[in-house]
Amino acid sequence: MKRTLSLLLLSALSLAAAQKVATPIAIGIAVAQTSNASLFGQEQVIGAKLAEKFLNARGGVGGTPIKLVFQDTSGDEAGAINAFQNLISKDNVVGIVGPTLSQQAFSADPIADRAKVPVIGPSNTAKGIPQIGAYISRVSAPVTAIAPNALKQALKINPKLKKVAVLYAQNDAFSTSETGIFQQTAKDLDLNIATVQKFQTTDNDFTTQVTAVLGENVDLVIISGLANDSGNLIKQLRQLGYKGLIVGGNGLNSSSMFPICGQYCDGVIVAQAYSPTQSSAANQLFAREYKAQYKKDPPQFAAQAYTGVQVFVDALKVLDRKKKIADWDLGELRVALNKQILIGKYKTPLGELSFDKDGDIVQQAFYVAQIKMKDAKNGTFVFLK
Ligand code: LEU
Repeated sequence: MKRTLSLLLLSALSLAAAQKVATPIAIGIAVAQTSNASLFGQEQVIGAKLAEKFLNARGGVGGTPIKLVFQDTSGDEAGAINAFQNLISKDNVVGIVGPTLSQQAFSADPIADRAKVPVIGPSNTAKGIPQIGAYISRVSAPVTAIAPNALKQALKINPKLKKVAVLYAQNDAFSTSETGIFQQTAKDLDLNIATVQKFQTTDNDFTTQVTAVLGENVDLVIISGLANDSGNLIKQLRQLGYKGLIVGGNGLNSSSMFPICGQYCDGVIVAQAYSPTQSSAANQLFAREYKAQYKKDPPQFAAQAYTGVQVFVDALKVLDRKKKIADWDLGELRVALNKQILIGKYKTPLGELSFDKDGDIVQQAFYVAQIKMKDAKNGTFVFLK
């Protein structure tokens, strides 16, 4: 009896160990489809789906199509952990593009790392993300590479800038990471930080912070937060009379914010890791396809999510030429895929990219844009020279 049981157990175990890769090839997408973070997540879903359609139309992985499996992370850590667990153990994906927020990545990524499942962060920009583990990389350039560009651009627009106010969401890992870089860069550029104000991503009323900022007579305000909070903060700053320049961080890089701050979004300066005019063939194709469908330029978070899926497909193609993906053992494929991701070079909508030894993106060009509102709901990011 005992023997039969252990035999059964053994064969179940070896079955699990010898699990083949399903076709179509399942790639997990774990982004925020609900909650306030879905303001970004919606753009990521669109980008990922475009990649699926586009890459499958061009033969997928050596003739085998890919299939995206979506698990909603919502906006918190628990949601991201749950999504990752489902993708890893239930959906048997080869790897995961996600999650949306760094705050979520610090909790969910270690689970994938322990399970030896490659994760490509599509938008996580806090310091320390690729260092979470060997299986974690990202296609979203870190705050260190992005944030300083916005401040330099602000100084170009107004070389007389001297006194600045800094505000950030203290309950968000990315926002606290980004404000550190903003503050350091401000000092390096000889700007005088008159006040540092904190808020929560869940806040709606910013009277206290705005009053403190107005009391300092600053000529630049620098904000690190997410879309809903930052949108309301900008609106209240302007309504209460602030007239100077505003620099927003990565959390302000979405047109989903426009209906929140409305006409008051006008003029906000935001650094970009993607430009619709980037001249590579890969981007021309992506931008054309996106524009045909959505009648506007593709946003950064869509381009990065597209790139995440593309990196998986390009790396899978290399492995497929050695041995057809369907013949791989899933566990072995995940390990080999992670290695391949890290050594590859990719021609993507973000331009040509590769990864450093930690899995951080090595990207060639960055940009800065300024928001131009047409009316209370619609506007565009105008790229600056
Ligand atoms: N860059 C942010 C982060 O790392 C997310 C983005 C969607 C605003 O959390």
